[in-house]
Amino acid sequence: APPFDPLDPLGLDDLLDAEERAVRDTVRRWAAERVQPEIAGWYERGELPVIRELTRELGALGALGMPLRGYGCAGASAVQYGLTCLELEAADSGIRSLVSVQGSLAMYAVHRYGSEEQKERWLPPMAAGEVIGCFALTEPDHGSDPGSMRTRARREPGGDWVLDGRKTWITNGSVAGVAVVWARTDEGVRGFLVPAGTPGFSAPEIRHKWSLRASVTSELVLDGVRLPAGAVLPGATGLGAPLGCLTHARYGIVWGSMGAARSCFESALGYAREREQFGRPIGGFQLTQAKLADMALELHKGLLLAHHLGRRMDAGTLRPEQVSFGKLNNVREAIAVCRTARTILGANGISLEYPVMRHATNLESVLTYEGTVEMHQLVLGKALTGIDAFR
Ligand code: TGC
Ligand code: FAD
Repeated sequence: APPFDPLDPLGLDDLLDAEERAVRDTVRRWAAERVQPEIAGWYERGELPVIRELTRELGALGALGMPLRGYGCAGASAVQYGLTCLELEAADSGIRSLVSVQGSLAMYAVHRYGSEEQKERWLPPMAAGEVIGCFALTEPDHGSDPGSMRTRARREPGGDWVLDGRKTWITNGSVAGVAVVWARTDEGVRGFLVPAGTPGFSAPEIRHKWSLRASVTSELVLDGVRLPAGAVLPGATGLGAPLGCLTHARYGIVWGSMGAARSCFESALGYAREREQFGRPIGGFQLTQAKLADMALELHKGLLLAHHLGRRMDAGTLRPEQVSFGKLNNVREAIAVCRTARTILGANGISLEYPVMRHATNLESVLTYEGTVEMHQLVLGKALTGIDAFR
């Protein structure tokens, strides 16, 4: 048998083919060169000043709308996309969020529900990273329960639509060239493509966040926003349409969260080998070894789960409940791994000199967005019992 690798104790690398390894290595290199050297500074200042450059570079890597086919998208496999999320989130959850929202939410909505004209107009520049997209479902009074949304779109006699309402906590909102906005209509929930600069539409940035600080988060204000008939996504009617997009973004998080956990595990392992107290490395104490062993278990079980879901997605057999299983488990375990890593680093664990506290605070958002822990417990609870306990 090959030697034991502390960074790949189960030999999960063997599950990947050469092309998958090449995608992973390319994204890992890009993140090491473009994100790692700057991320602590961006995080401390609460900004992502080069978001447009980074988005274009991610477009050149094929990371935007990665599993989508045609319209300049890479047409990659779900596993390749998952590995990309893993490597990006090992750098920072904010960079993975940028890619999730662009590809799995905004582009996916256009690709799945858009007209041919909408796809040709928006997808190629979004795949290239020239146009940033956002996806606006959450409202100030309706987060976990988007079916109660108040943002409303009414059709005028001439065929135009007029949108009124508020969205909040919208990733990429202030930098987006196009917003996919979900609104209530007489026919149920529908999706609208709102170009930046449309009169009545604005996207003020939300400041004072202590999580996902290297990510743009915004409110969206829609005051009598008039849109032509061609702005509505023709293939999307009902809440199932935006929820269908969420399944894809949640899938990316199943992988991505393990990237944050891996980064923290590697920091903790390195630190435990080097740091000495009571005359010996702290990694030589049984209590530290128990922590490292438990962290390794959850990290690699989580990766195995991500891999399994990825193969199912590629086979077309993945169910939304299985994605809830993965999102619930992996984000919850990732944050536990990061918090344990924090303890191993002692006081240094709270410093931005190490990635640990940054990942742990980022994961507080990841635990909540794309469906909170409780929402995914209820999705699974309903699937297990057949009883809906949401309301
Ligand atoms: P419910 O009656 O269960 O469902 C309404 C319709 O939708 C269908 N459906 C789904 N379809 C596809 N994928 C899914 N995951 C689906 N879940 C449900 C369902 O079959 C039904 O279809 P139909 O044809 O019968 O009408 O709806 P509900 O009102 O009871 O709500 C269910 C619940 C709570 C699970 C859902 O509303 C939910 O997921 N809540 C959480 C909201 C959420 O996740 N928001 C995320 C906003 S986007 C974001 O956070 C981006 S973060 C940035 C980043 O990713 O980096
Ligand atoms: P609430 O729904 O008010 O929930 C509060 C608490 O109550 C939670 O613990 C919840 O689980 C619990 N709860 C609610 N209902 C029940 C129930 N029935 N049973 C048990 N417990 C319940 N949204 C977008 O649309 N687009 C984005 O791009 C986006 N980006 C985001 C970026 C960041 C950094 C953050 C933090 C959020 C983002 N969101 C986005 C919003 C996110 O999806 C919501 O925050 C999330 O869905 C939860 O909604 P809420 O915050 O209103 O919490």
